[in-house]
Amino acid sequence: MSANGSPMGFGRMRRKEDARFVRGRGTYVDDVRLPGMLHGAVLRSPLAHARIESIDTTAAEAHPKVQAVITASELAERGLAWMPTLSYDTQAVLASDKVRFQGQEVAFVVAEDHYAARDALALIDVEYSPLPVVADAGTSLDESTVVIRDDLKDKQDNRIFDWEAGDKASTDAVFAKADVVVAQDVLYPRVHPAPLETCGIVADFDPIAEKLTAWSTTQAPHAHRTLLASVLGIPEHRIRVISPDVGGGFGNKVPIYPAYLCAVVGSMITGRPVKWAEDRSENLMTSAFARDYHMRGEIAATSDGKILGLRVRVLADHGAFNCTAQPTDYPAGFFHIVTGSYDLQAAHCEVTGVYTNKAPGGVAYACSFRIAEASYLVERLVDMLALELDTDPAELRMRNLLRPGQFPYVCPTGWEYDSGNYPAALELAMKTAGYEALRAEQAAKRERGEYMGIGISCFTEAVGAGPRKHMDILGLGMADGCELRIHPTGSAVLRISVQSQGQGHETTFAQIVAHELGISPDEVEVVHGDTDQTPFGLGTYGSRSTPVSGAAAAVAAQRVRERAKLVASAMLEVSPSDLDWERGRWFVRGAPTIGRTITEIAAAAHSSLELPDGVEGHLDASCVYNPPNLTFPYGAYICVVDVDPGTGQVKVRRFIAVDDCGTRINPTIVEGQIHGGLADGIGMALMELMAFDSDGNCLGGSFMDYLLPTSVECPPWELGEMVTPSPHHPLGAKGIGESATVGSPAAVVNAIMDALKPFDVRHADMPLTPAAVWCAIQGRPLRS
Ligand code: MCN
Ligand code: CUM
Repeated sequence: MSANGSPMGFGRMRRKEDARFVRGRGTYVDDVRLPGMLHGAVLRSPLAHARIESIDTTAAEAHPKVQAVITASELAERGLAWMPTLSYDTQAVLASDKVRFQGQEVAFVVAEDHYAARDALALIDVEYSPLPVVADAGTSLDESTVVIRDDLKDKQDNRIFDWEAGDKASTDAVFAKADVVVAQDVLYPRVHPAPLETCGIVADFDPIAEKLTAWSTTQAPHAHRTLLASVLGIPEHRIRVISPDVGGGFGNKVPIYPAYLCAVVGSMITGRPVKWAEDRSENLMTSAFARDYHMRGEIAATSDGKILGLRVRVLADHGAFNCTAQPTDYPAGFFHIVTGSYDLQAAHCEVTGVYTNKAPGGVAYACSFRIAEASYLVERLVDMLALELDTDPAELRMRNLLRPGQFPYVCPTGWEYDSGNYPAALELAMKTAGYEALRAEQAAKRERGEYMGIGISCFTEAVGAGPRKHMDILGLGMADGCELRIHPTGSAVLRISVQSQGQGHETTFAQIVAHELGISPDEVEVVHGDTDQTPFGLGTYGSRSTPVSGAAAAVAAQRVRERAKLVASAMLEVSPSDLDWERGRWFVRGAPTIGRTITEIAAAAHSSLELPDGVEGHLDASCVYNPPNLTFPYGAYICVVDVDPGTGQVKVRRFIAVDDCGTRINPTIVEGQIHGGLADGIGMALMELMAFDSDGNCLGGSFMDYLLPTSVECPPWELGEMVTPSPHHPLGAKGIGESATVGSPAAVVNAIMDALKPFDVRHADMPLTPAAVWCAIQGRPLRS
C-alpha cells in the first residue's frame, strides 16, 4: 500500500478521476466555450422517406442572428454532400435528393446563440413528396418494395450484404442424424445506447494556420482524426481531435455524425468556432442504434441431451445507411461466436443485411460487435431445448459446456477461445443462488398459483479486437500505441490511444504501470483523449482497451524496467545478469539489501552517471501492441423473477453473476462495469425498445417513450469471481466492459419463460413489458 492507501499495483482503489466527477468539475464538450463561438442546429426530416422538391433558406438567412445556413448544395461545392461510413457505404451529410429516415439531416443553421439557431430552423421551407416507407425489415427484400438507396449505382434492391460462417454441409449432416431439433424465431429488437451525455462537437478551423481543432464526444479520437483528414482534405497533422471527459459512450460515440462535418464547414464559412450539441430526442432518434436482428435459430441434439449443432439465419436491419462499426471482414461483427459456451460438432450461420427507412448505425451498445445478439440467441435455444427434452436447464448446460481441458478451443465457426473453466463458473453461480432450494421454492409456489422463474445464461465473449492480420476498420489495423515517460524524480506519464467514457482508465492504466514498476498509481498520470498528445490507436469499444491498450501499457512499463536494470547495473557496478527484480527495485542476487529503487534509478538515468555502451539516458519507453488473438471472457448468470399473472408485471428478485475476465486490475471497477451491464440487461429484457410505426415514425424519441431501467428495477447484485488468466495477454487480463450487457438479457428472459412454463409459453420476444407478458400468458399476439 502507498501512503494514501492505494495499492502498489492491482487491487481495489478508488477511481482517480472521481475527484473531479463527484465535485461536478468534469469538462465535457458542451462545457467548451471559445471566444466568438457560434452555435449550430440541424433541420431534420419529419418524414421517413420522401423526395426533396425544394429547400428555401431565404427567411432563415435573413434572421438577424443567423451567420450561415448550410444545405447539401453548399456541401456539394466542397465535395462534402456525402461521406463514407465505417462500413464502406456512403451516407448523406445533408439530404439532397431524398430523405431516407425520419430525423435525417436536411440543413444546418449557424447562429449567434443556440436559441436563435433553433428558431431559424422553423424559417426553412422544405417541400417533400412522400414515398412508400420500408419500416419492416421482413419486407425489405420483397420484389415490390421500393429501392431505398437509389443513390447507389445500379442498386436494384435493399440488400446490403450476405455473409456466412461455419460449415453448412456438416451442419446439415448433424441435423439429419439428430433425435431432437428445436427451431424458433427470435427477435433482438432495436435498442439505443442512450448515454447520459448526448453527442456533440466544437469545431474550430483556423484559416491562417489551416488547422482544425475539434473538441468532440468520441470513443476513438485518432480514428476520427484520420477519417476527418480523408473526408475534409485537411492534412492529418493539421487536425487535432480533443475528446475531453465523455459522459458515457456505449458505442454511440464511435461514428462520425453528419452534424460534425456541418459544424466544421460552418466554422470554415464563418471563420469562427461552431458548437453543435445534440438534444435528447436527436440522440435517441438519429444517432447509432443497436441490435435489430431478426433471427431464426435451430438447435439439434440427441435424445439424452447432447447438443450436436446449431443453424442460424439472420435478417439484420441496418437502417437507411450502413454505418455499423466493425472490423472490415466481419459485416455481421462477431456474431458467429453464436455457438457460445458449448461443445458441439457443427454450426452454420447466415446473415443478410438490409436497408430500411430507419435511422442508421448499428452495433453500438455494449455488444462486443454483435455478440450480444449471438449470446442471447444460443442461450434462448438451449432453454427451449431443455423444455423440449424436459430436462433441467442447468443440467443440460452442465452436460454440454466446454471443459477446461479443451482450451485453447477452436469453435465450429473458427474462433480460438483462449481459456476458461465454464463448469466451475456455473457451479459457483448455482451454489451462490442456492439452486436446489430455489427449484423447491418454485415447485411449492406453483402449487399455490404463484409464478416464480429461474433463468440461466452461460455466455462467452470475444473482445480485444484485434490481430492486425485479420482486423481493420476502414483499412486501419487494430493495434494501439502507448508511450511511457519517467521523470527524473521517478513519477510517470502514460500516454494512451484509447478513450474512457466512464470506464476509469485514469485509474486502471496507472495501476498497470504501478504494478510493473512498483510505484504508486498516484505517481502515474494517464493522458488520453487528445491526438496531439497521445500515440495513434483505434480507441475504446468492443472492450478492447484492457486487452489491447492495457497490454501496450504493460509492455512499455516492462521495457522501462529492462532499461532500469541496465542503469542499475551501472550504479551498483555489477553485471545486469546478477540483478533480480522485486516490486519496485533491482537488487544484487544473493545480497537483497544491495539494490536500487525505480525512483533512484530514474534519477541516475537523468544524471551524469556513466552508462554502459549502447544505453541511452532516461527511462522512457513506448510500445505498439498487436494482439495475437482476442480474449474470451465468459460468465454464468442466474436470474430469479416473480411474475404477476394478473398484470404481467415482472419483478427481478435476485441476480447472481459469476464473471471471469482473467486477472482483475481493479476489482472495484470491474464490479462497477458488471453492475452497469446487468442493469442494461434488465432494461433490454423488460422495457427498452426503439419502435417505429408503419410510416417510419420513430416512437422512442424521449425518455417518456424509450424506457430505461433505474435502481428500482434492479435487485442487489450478487457477484462471484473466477480468474482464468488469458494465456496470451501480458497481464492475463481479458476485457469486462460489455460482458454483463451481453450475458444478462438471456438470463432475465429465460427466467420469465421459466415462470410462464405452466402456461405453455415457449418464447416471447423482448422487451417483456407487462403487456407482452400478459399477452403471452393469454396466448394472444402482442399488438404492436
Ligand atoms: N478492467 C480491469 N480488469 C480487467 C478488465 C478491465 O480492471 N480484467 C477495467 C479496465 O481497466 C477499465 C474497465 O475495467 O478501467 C473496462 O475495461 P475494458 O473491459 O477493457 O473495456 P474498455 O475500457 O475498452 O471499455 C469499453 C466498454 C464498452 S465497449 C462499452 S460499450 C461500455 C463499457 O466499456 N461503455 C461504457 N463500459 C462503460 N462504462 C461506462 N461507465 N461508460 C460507458 O460508456
Ligand atoms: Cu458495441 S458498444 Mo462498445 O463496443 O463501445
